[in-house]
Amino acid sequence: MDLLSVEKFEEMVIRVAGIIREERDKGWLDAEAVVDNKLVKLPMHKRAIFVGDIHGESDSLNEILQRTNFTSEGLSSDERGYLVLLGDFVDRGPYSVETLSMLFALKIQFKGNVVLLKGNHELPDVNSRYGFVDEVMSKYPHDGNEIYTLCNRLFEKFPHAVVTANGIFAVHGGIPENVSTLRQIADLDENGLQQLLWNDPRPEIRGFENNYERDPLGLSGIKRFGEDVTEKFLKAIGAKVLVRAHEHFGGTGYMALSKKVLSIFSAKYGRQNWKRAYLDTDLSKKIENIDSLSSDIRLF
Ligand SMILES: [Mn+2]
Repeated sequence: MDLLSVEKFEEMVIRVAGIIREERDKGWLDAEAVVDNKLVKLPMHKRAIFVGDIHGESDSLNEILQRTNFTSEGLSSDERGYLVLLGDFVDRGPYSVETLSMLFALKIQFKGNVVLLKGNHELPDVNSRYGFVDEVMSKYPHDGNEIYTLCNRLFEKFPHAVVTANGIFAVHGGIPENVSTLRQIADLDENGLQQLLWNDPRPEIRGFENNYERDPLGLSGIKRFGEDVTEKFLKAIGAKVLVRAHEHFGGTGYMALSKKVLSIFSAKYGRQNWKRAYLDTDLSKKIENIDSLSSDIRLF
């Protein structure tokens, strides 16, 4: 995708912000999918594609669109289903601006069929340090500040989580401590959101503990969480599995961290031998655990 003009890019940011605001205000994406503040609830009987971290790799996003035929002409909204992106669109890779342009174009064209969730890189204290701000300033030298600010204002509007009627709970990072209802997920406070965007599942531990891998001094409140609290949380909200992104596991594309947690990653950090993954599933499928989704994992 070519670099858009400043005017066109800004116009798209504003249109996407308007669409997302409208979806939240009216409380739905389409006739069946509910938007409850920052939580999106998807119904049965449709296809859903879940995509992990993209990190400025517009080619990875493009390949997923090609492989899934999501943008094919002539599909009804039901046939197209939902494209759910689990955040971390910017930073690290070289084409964050182009990736956002593609995502904005998708949201504008397909509206309620596209769900853009927030990742921990859709925060200014992260994307001011890992590449996005520099890329914006170099690609839009005269208007970079304005575009960067506009993008981060838009990111604040992104929903945080998806729950499907057949039992998939999907977020960028993981489950937050002291949260046990979908009401709390829809209305997370700052600390809860921080954990939802950053936490990592570690099936071998019990409960929640400080995330020493990401935060050696334990100052940020980011946690690792065990299988016990994962099961407790999923049961409390009536879900069966956690689908999340956020960790790459050295280029395996996905990792089943337990019978309850699937991690997917859709970028390759420029490495030719890394696998990328997405999930292409049918929401009418009955889900018991991660095994129910294993035939829906697509590697590329
Ligand atoms: Mn992340």
